Amino acid sequence: MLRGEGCIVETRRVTDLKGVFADDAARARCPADRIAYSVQMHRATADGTTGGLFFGVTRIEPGTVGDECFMTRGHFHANADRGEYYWGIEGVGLLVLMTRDRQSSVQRVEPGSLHYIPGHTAHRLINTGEQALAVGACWPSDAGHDYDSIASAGFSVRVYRRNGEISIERVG
Ligand code: S6P
Ligand code: ZN
Repeated sequence: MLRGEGCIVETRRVTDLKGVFADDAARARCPADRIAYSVQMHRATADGTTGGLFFGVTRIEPGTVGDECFMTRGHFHANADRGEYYWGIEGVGLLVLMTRDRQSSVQRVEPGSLHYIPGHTAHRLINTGEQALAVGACWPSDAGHDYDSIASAGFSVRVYRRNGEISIERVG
């Protein structure tokens, strides 16, 4: 939980995440108030300002849509060469990284784990555990978000929980 002047919270409900999960019919059946994740952040300067930093904590709830684990939408940065740091605070999960040519890699996220996300690399967090996954982030204030590139083709990896087992599946 972040405290301090200027901290804001953005909440994403499962019903907001149209097209994100493989089974969109299962997503649409989720209760309208079911929260998938929230992002607390501090933006010390105006969005788009070169030279500043933004700071946030993403909290992804435990759960699945169909069998697919709750996750963030994921994005490239609009200013595509901007990088970012993530670090694990609480819970366990995965960070999926993907280049423009859809080469993906997966890193385990746990308390204390540190993850550098290079520029030109899409990033998505996935909660594979049974408690909330909280992950800190720091990124340039002119990074922006490019969600459209992900909306059209998705990530090349999906993560499922079936009978308590986590399954990481390549989807091309
Ligand atoms: C911003 C940073 C995070 C994400 C947050 C939610 O560059 O990577 O704060 O915005 O984890 O993910 P998404 O993909 O819904 O923005
Ligand atoms: Zn980012």
